[in-house]
Amino acid sequence: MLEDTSFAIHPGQEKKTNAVIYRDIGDLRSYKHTNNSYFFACENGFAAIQFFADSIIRIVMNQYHEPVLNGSYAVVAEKEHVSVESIEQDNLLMLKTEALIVEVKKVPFRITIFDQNGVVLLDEGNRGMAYRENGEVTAFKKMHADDHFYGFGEKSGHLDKRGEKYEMWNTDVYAPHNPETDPLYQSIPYFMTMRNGHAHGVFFDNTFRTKFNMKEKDGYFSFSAEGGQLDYYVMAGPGPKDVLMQYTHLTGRMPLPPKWALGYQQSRYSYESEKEVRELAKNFIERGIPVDVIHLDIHYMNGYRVFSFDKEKFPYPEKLISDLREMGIRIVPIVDPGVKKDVEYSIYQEGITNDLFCKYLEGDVYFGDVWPGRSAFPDFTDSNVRKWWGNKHKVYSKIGIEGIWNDMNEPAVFNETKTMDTSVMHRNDGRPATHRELHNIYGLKMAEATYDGMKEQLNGKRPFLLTRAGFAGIQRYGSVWTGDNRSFWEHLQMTLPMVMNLGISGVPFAGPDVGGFAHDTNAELLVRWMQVGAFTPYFRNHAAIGTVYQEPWQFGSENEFIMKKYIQMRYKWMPQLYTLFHDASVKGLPVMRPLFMEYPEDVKTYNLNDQFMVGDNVIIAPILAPSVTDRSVYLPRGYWTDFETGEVYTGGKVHLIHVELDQLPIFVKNGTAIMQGDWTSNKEKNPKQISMHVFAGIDDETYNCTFYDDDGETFEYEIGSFLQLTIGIKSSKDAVKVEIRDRQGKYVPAYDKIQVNVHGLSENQRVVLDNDDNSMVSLYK
Ligand code: MIG
Repeated sequence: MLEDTSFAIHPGQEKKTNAVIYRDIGDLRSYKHTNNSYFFACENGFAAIQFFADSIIRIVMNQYHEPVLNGSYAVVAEKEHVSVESIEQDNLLMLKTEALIVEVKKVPFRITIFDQNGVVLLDEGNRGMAYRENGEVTAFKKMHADDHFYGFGEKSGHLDKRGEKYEMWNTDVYAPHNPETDPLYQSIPYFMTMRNGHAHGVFFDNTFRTKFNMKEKDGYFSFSAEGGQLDYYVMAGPGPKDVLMQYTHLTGRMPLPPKWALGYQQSRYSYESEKEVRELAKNFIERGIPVDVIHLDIHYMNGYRVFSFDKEKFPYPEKLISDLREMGIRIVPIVDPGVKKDVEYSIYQEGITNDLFCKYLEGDVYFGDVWPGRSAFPDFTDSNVRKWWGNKHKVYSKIGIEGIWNDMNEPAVFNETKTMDTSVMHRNDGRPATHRELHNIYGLKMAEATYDGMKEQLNGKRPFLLTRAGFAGIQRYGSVWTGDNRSFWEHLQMTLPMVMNLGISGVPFAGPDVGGFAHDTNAELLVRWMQVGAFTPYFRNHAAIGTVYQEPWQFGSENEFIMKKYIQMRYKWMPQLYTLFHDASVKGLPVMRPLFMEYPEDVKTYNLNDQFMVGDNVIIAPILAPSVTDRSVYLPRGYWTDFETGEVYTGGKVHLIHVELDQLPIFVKNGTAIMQGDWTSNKEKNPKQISMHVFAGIDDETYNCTFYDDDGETFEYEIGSFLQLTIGIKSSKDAVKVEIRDRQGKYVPAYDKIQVNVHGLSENQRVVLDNDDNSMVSLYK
């Protein structure tokens, strides 16, 4: 194709762009308010400001009529009662809450948002809210000199998105994920701004194709949508964690996953028979490598018909599943949305007979080509269809399957546009709308159907869902993997900012295909990727058809030994990780996070792409390039202990660290603690003992943390069956005091002891254990 050669940059090919004409909303004519919602009629359109919570306000523009304030797919929070003080002056209306001040200028109509101290968060100037003849709606905001932008869901490139342009349109991208490859599979029209140590957030609640232009143009950045209302929420912060709590208050939080889903997962496109799967499982057991999940990719099905098994290759799935379960391994099968057009296939028959597939306005079913050939697509925007689809999962749940992998749910279709015809009309629970409007929520709604169906069928057990496509709020149903990456070092590098930005976008349970999907991996790349994978929230090794096999033992015993060490390390860290996952499920804070989240005042952390934090006190600094055995590590203020060597480093500067192939630099902040368990076998994954590793501090600082545990697989924790310890670590000149301040919950774990192990004590420091609950926590002697 010509576009793939340098013909594409032919000197005569430069595109002549016509000036885009926007219509500004114009001057305010009149306004009214009911409760916490203000409605404005302007010269060229209408606007509303809704006070959603003290620190969250919603701004809406509609060029045709008064804004409609209901009907969001992403927002699950109810509007709270907010007391708003309003002051009117000639050209100004000031609206104040506890956390925010909104200043409305009447001529022309402009909105400025300040924090409670009067510092500007978002402001407009000679540009504000506008629209175009074609229905596009746009918000222009002033770009400030120190603005740094994060979030935007699943994007390639670096951590800080200032200077980038993004589009939200769920797309199946097999082409290499380059820094400029956009859009990808997920649409999360949201970003967080960091400016001089403070953070605020913007969530643009619009399902149409949206665009974010974070390149400064005449002093502005902008966001726009192809249609619908300009409808966005501003979250006041003031810290990055506050923004995340506010954003996930709006769009919901991840349900606590089953513990097994946090373990190591092995996948390949495809393990093609029961025999192959059994051999794979046996390898893990015999080699002493922990594993929790084996995935079944599309070859397990009968002619790619969803909800079926190939009778020759997988004749006894139930037996396979129960035998593997005995070994401590679960099976997660792939489920795509496309239903094969086959009049003798029951799922297709039901879909047609009961009118459950996506159709055109005129009544014809939409067909697209995917793996099974001609296929119809369930209309997940309809609650009956979701219910039906969810129920179909009994095929899986009744044979012991507890996790589902959703792929191709952008939806991906093998055609020029890569997706469904945008003129398809979705049922949308009684408010019909085109695929152009609802494309971006197709994956979200499929995930909802799947999660809800599985939850209903699992008799109190927690389902696990992995999904490729999604929209804001996808965290309510599942984890996300970053799609078809490649076995390139560049893609290992990209894993870090990509997963961190997903975490900032409310999706804490995310990870890449470890080892790389397309292209052949190699020993060194796989080893380094496994080291990273051991600490990414979602940990799955997956590879494409036709590439070299990349199970941990495929590259000789020395490499196997190293990979085994890191997979085992994942399990040793499980008590710490599980506590962080619990935290994410209640507060929305990510497990894997950028350093600026903990050190927002430290600008050196603002675009740190090759290090990340696990929780608030651990820094991981992996090797991300071939043949490299030394790297610089930036440690923020404080003192940090190398977890492996025990060496103490001074923060606030860069250190050069030597790292052999079998090493991964892990630094724990002095004055804090982490929890560790042991791993004995695949069969018995629950630790017999938990250790609390405390790293002595020197300053008079107190570190507060919790330790959370429960049975790891049921919802019993919702009715009190959990264990939660509230812990304080107080370091001073002469002592390190470990205080177990509180114990909650009635869960009785398999371990009967938590042993406290203090590292790095100075000569004058002694250890004091102040233990309310002396039956369980004791000092390691
Ligand atoms: O068109 O099911 O991203 O993980 O192995 C390819 C086969 C379809 C794409 C997924 C990949 C999966 C593959 N799928």
